[in-house]
Amino acid sequence: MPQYFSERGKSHLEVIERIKSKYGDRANIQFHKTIPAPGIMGLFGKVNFEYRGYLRNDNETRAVQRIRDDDSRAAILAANGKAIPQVQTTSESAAVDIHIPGSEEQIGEVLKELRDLKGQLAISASTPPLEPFPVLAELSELMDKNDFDKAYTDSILEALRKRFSAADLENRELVQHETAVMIAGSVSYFQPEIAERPRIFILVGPTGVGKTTTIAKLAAVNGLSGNKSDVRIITVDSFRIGARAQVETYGEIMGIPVNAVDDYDELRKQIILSSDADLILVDTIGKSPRDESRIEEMRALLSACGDTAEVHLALSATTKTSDLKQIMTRFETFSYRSVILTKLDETSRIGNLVSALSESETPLSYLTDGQSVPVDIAVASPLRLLSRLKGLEYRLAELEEQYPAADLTAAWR
Ligand SMILES: Nc1nc2c(ncn2[C@@H]2O[C@H](COP(=O)(O)OP(=O)(O)OP(=O)(O)O)[C@@H](O)[C@H]2O)c(=O)[nH]1
Ligand SMILES: [Mg+2]
Repeated sequence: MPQYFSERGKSHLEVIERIKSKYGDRANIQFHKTIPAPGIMGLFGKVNFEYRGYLRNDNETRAVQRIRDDDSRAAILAANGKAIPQVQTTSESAAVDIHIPGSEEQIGEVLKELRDLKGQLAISASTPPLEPFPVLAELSELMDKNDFDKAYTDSILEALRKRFSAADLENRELVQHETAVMIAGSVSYFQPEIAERPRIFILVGPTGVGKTTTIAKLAAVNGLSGNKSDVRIITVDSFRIGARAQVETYGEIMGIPVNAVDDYDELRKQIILSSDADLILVDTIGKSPRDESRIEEMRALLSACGDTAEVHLALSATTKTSDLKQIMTRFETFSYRSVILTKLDETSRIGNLVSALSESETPLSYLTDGQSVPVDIAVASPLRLLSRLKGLEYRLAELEEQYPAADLTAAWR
């Protein structure tokens, strides 16, 4: 195994001089890149330069060195999906084969060769192979086990490689904690605006994902015990056998009025009749994402709730990755403000959901993790999401300080 090195400095010359004084002519630079100085999530200040390479064995021949250089170049090209260029056989072709020279002139030549090499390889310096970094390889596997999209995982790995030195990338604890920080920051969380009362909260989504149960949970936590908000439930499009009875049963148990409506005019009337309430929860019957026309009918009907109504999309955490994006796209016609993730208790792999939410930039509002009304619901938070990931280690106390726990009923007071 060759010994790898990584050096940073404020100028090319500074780094090359340092490599020269530390490693002499055993140093073989493989590539260099421009990196931002450490900062917070992409808010960078000054620029630094990082050079990476390996140390030759003293007894290694130039021919062996050349083969290794070509192999490195091929690996980097392959990692970037580029074709391997024809390797020339003249002595000038050994562009990678850099001995650290002594004179300014030679240093100038080295820099020129490095620039040529970068151009020739069209190297994306931010994507060196994972191979020299076992900690990154392990992280990549862990994210795969948690079902994160490949593109999401790649963006995390790339950010880590940009931000950290080669030495830091060997620090498992640091790499995993930073990954947790990035995952936490990659999803946004729903912030209700201070709106006029009554607040109208409509829940839409595919069939059987837990909409009615979630409406009952929200009604209970807001309308019962110490919170005492005036809560009403309206159930829409309740032709399905049992749908009306289900929500009315919840209403009876909680002493919360429930009204069932089936068309625009009835809905409009109920909204007006409930205008003295604090919160109107509107439950809808699930729609198949494939049934565009019924989704459109529902959208037209719900317009009776007015412009200030908030639509939220319920998504089961057990949804197949291949269906997730279709559902999120099909329900876009409702202009939903957030996603509520249900049935988190039924899966141990939520990476696909985090990837999809991050990509669509849709805020997350609530998480549900069981059938019990009202206990199995919580305000969505980065820590609650992270706690569902398997195998990722991070410094909990630090994140707790950054993300204090939210109160379930605060949104309605
Ligand atoms: N494990 C688990 N089950 C849940 C959760 N939320 C709801 N359920 C169950 O999922 C089933 C369907 O729940 P509903 O609330 O009726 O689903 P819905 O979205 O209203 O269904 P439709 O009105 O038919 O579209 C019921 O058996 C619920 O008890 C949850 O967070 N975890
Ligand atoms: Mg229902």
